[in-house]
Amino acid sequence: MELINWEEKLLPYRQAVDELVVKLENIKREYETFKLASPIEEVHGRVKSVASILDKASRRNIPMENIFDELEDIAGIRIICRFVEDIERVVNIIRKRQGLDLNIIQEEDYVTNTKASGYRSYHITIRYAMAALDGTKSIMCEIQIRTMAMNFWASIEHSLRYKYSGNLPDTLKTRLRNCADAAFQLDTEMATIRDDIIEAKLISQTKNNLVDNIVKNLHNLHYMTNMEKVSGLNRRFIEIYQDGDLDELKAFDNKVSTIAKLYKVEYV
Ligand code: 0O2
Repeated sequence: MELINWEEKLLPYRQAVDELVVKLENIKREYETFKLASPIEEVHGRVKSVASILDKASRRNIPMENIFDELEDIAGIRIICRFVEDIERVVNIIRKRQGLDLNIIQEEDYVTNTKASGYRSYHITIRYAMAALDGTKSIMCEIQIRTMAMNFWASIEHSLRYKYSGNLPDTLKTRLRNCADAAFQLDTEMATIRDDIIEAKLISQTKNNLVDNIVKNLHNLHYMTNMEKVSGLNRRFIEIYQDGDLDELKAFDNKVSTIAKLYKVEYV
């Protein structure tokens, strides 16, 4: 059998993963820019290790020459959401790209159809048209979409599988299954207080943006006006920040922006 040049074979998979991560992170950034609640919390990508590829091929009786045609998760993307209902929103975002830069081969809903292990996640296998030297290259990739709680459970269970080489003792299996249900219970509870959580996140984002603006404007003003005036503004900023009143912080941001405008050093 021909020797596989793994480095060369896996290169397009690495590129596909990098491209997809950037695209999905940009979608997240778009939501944030428009101050909308993003269904995407984190995006991770990985190319399966050679050992893992060989293990899985042998588990599934895939001959070496078919590995790259049959193994659907050599390239893998994981999208982490805050809430269970965000999973569907992400699925729809991916479905909308159908025929553009990807084609969906298969969808597996392990959120509704929980695996016997307790595993929950939504899987979408795609063929992704990756930018290549001679145009595009079609790369198979598995996208896993799950909540933070589902991810926490899956990563712990995954490590244990390695420790026990896939043969988990029955008592541990039961405990893990109970943990999976508890994690899902947490997801369900969190969904009921979703609006409050989203509002808290928005407030904290707004506060961070205001602080960024104020600090940058004060910094620029240092170079343009007398130190005493800027020190006074700095002191007032700290007082307002410590008081924690968002309206006062907004008003102060306006005031500092107006002064920065006068000196033509406004940060925008
Ligand atoms: P890795 O190291 O994460 O890449 P099957 O045995 O047919 O049910 P199959 O064929 O692996 O499962 O396909 P499936 O169900 O789509 O699973 C693909 C990937 O989903 C797995 O890849 C895991 O990442 C994840 N997964 C599926 N089931 C479980 C589970 O019970 N526990 C955890 N922690 N993850 C799971 P790999 O190659 O197994 O692992």
